[in-house]
Amino acid sequence: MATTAAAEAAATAKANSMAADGKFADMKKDTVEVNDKDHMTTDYGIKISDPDHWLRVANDKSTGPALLEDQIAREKIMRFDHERIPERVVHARGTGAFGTFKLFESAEDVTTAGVLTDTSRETPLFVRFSTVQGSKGSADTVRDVRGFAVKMYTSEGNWDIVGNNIPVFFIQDAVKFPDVVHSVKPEPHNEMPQGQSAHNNFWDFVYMHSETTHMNYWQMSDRAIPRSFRMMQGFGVNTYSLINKEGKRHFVKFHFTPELGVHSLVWDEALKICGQDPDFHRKDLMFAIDAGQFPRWKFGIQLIPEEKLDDFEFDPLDATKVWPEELVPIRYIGQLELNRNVDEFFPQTEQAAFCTSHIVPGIDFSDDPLLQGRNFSYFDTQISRLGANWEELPVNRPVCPYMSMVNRDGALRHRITKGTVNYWPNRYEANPPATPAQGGFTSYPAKVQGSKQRALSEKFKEHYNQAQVFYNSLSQIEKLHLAKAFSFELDHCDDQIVYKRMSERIAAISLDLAKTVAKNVGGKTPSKPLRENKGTKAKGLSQLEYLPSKPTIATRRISILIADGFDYNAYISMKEVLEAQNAFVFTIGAQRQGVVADQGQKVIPDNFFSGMRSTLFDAVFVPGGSHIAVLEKNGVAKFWITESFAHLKPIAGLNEAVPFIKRQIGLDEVQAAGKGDPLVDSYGVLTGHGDVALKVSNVGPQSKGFAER
Ligand code: HDD
Repeated sequence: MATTAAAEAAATAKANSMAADGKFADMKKDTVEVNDKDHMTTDYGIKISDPDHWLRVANDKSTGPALLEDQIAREKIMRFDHERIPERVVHARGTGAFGTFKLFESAEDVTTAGVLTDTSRETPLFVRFSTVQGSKGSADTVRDVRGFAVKMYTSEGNWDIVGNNIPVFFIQDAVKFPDVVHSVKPEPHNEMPQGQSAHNNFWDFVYMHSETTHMNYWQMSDRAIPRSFRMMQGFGVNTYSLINKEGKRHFVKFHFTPELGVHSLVWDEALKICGQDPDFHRKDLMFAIDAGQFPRWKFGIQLIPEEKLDDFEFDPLDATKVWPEELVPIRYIGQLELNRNVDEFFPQTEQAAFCTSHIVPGIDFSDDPLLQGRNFSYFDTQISRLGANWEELPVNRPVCPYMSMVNRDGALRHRITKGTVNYWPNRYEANPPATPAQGGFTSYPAKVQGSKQRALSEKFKEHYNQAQVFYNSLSQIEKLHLAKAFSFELDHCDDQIVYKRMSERIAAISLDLAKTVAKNVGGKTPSKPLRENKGTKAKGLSQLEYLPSKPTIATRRISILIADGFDYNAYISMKEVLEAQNAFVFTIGAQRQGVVADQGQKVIPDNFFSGMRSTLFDAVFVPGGSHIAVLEKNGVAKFWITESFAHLKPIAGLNEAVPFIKRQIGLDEVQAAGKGDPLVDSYGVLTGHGDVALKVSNVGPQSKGFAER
């Protein structure tokens, strides 16, 4: 009995892994590998003998003019001249990875979609994360919304969820999209600023459109400066529909919640990392996947039965509103995992193309006016970016069989479809449509009524309630950060009309916040709130609610600073302990030629002091030893500690390192004022003497140090 069960389990596991591998098997058809045995050829196949010189008229003494005749050089140069395709008009900067979706609980009560009902499946997928405003070469850690676009290669066709890490959007009607994007992008007269919303036009737009308020508060919160793509939530944002086998419709919102919790950088770190490592987020993702530390998200759905659509004080089809979890709980039914990096960026990530209109049977749209417009826009943009045959590209094509006799031709068609007819119906009944029972897609027969008009329903007119609930629900630290973000942004606006009236507008959400911002940016300090704040809070809005269920240092980047004369035993035992908990440990040494320990061991560091900065790590450890005398003379090493402290990072030191650390963070002075060692610990600084293990206490966002800075 046990053997049969085990055999069945093994067979299922094998079938699942084959299904998950389906996309790789599919892409393999187009994958080649450069190896040292293949001779270099032109793209039309002839072997090249001299790739380094253009054919020209020359002799020993003079280099004469190049000959147009050189077909090999011309192919190379002309091919290069056309290497670029238009970057995405928004979300140009991004990176992606492959993975799988597993369902834990069938949602067959609400949908017929196989991907949401068949718990034995592993659906292969591709995810692309992005920023919105900046160009393709902009920095990763700017303050911005992050895109979270998922393409599931299901057995019934591709299903795309083109979401963000913020659950609401700036506008309600898709026709406003070019306006909001123009306003946030670099200004038209000077193409500035890059990768930032801190400029007149954006804030002018925000003032002119009170519907942006809710999203604007999320955007000014720490959500817009994530620590990692792996540590942020994903939201489908728009309202879709699920249809079950009885033909009943539920409205649905999609959620992805990260296993590692939601974490952010602090603003000073984000700004510095923009320069120190503009690829910080993409490296972080690739590194974790290569190290086998696969990021995972729980997948959840929020459901509203069709007949309850009008039961809320907001319109559930309005993308500037969340569905409060108190009213519509999230039902977690699956898991998304990213477990494979791309082999080549351009064909797999740059050419990945998503469409909100790509849904599979069992899923349908809603009348969400933003979604309706998106459903038109994405397909259109892919044609301009990639051409009519974009769905044929390896990363975009489905893993299930697909065949259209009608959709063919167009630039760069690869597929060769045999047969004499390319229309339907035809005399052979070739390529027939499928009935619903055979899996044919049918649209939900929604009843609609109304007259043609350019308008939205009444409930779309309320713009402030949820923004205020969001603000009220933040912790004190998050509110402090948000006040600083508003102040930074409006301080960068130099048009008085923009920063003055915008800081007054904040009084519609919080009078205290409006006063703080007005004072900082030179606005007019408001004397009374623009509307009452009853202090209502809601669940699921503060990111502190998304700390991992068990605190973890897995995948955190921890630096160990060493110079000649460090204590090897302390170094190696700390490194081993941290690595055993799956932290990524980096040794930063005075020189990469090798650093020699007190006990004579030589360690080759990962980087030397000036090659890295504290900002690129989550914590720092300094072992004891005579190397402290070297560190004392090294400005970068000293600032490493000071800056880590300013950025609220755990700092640990042993023996001789303890006074060194204290000096860099000014804690000797604190002690002189009579406050003593307990304060050191409460600031997240961990110290130990002798052979002792580190005394770890009070570290985390609840610590006093975190709250005060
Ligand atoms: Fe959009 C790209 C997310 C509204 C038009 N959008 C794009 C991407 C993401 C989003 C993640 C990048 C996809 C990728 O990685 O390739 N967009 C959103 C969300 C929205 C939203 C969550 C609100 C709910 N978008 C929106 C509207 C329109 C567009 C209202 C137009 C009417 N979006 C586009 C686009 C892009 C795009 C111009 C640029 C590149 C692309 O589509 O493939 O068509």
